[in-house]
Amino acid sequence: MSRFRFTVGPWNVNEGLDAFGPAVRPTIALEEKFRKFSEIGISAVQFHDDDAVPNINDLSSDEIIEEARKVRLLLDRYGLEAEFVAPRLWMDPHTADGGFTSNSKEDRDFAMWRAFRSVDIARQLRAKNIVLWLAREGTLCAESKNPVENVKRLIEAVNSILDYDPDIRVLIEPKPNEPIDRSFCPTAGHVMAIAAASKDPDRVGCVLESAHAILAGLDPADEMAFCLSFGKLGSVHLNDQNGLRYDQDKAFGVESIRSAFNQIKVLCDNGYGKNGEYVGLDVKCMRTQKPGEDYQHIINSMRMVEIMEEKVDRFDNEYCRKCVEERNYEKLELYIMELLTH
Ligand code: 3MF
Ligand code: MG
Repeated sequence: MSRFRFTVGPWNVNEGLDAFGPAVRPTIALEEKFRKFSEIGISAVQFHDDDAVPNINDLSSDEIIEEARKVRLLLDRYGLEAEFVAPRLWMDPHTADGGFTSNSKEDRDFAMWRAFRSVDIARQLRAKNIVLWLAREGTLCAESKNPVENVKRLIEAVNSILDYDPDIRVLIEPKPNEPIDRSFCPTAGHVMAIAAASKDPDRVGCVLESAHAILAGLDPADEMAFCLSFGKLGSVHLNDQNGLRYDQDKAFGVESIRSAFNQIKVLCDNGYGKNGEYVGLDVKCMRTQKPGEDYQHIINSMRMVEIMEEKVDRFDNEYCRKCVEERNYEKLELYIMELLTH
């Protein structure tokens, strides 16, 4: 049994389409995903605004709230909570040039409208967090935007969300690139700076995704540690990534067991989860997987977390202390290798 409570989003069970080929599995209805999430031991669901309320742009604020209420009832049916709502500011034609940092005032207003509606949805779902994955907040052509002014716009957008609801928390999910070439907020350090500059730093934090840290050339466990040292690790998106390429969202731990161990170790050692934080799994099913077998990557990721927790529990702190005292880190390294391979 894991000490953590797990979350996933509806997008983590998909039809298998990629940039080079169409869907290969049938679409699964939201309710069936909830049923299966609950069955495999997921505690809460993560939402994009339009996962909860499809066609959100065509509805009034009241209609959106009404639709969100129905989703809450559906969650109740399967004993699930909602962890966060994230405005999907990367699909709509209005956000081709970004949302909060688009060069068009009309588009920036649209992005704020979606962010406020996301808060409305979060209230109905009883989700405490708004997540901002700043997918297109950056540049494809570096000279096309003012980089100083746009960081200020990001802070203003966060402040407006904090103003809109006195209880909501804003968690920024940094990613250095893809779909944008250069992000205005590429790492956890950038998120900490934006949080500190916001009007209520206690309500702003980070969602740290393993693959995004790797794409930035950084160590996911150290990025988590950095947020933890400020009390600002609001959530994690555990997954894995084979080097520097497109964002793969592989099952947790399948590429680097040592990195997986260190991520779970830093979470366990610092009491992550004790304040209600969830362990999110932002993992993608392989395109080769057959219909009906498309939850296996989630099951595998949960199992990898559990295996790493067992390793953390077995970790001999006293032996580690002695190696450190002797400054014999080679000896400590062999110990870690034996722990991870036995
Ligand atoms: C992109 C991501 C996204 C975000 C999600 C919630 C597919 O690289 O990781 O997941 O996590 O949109 O913010
Ligand atoms: Mg993610």
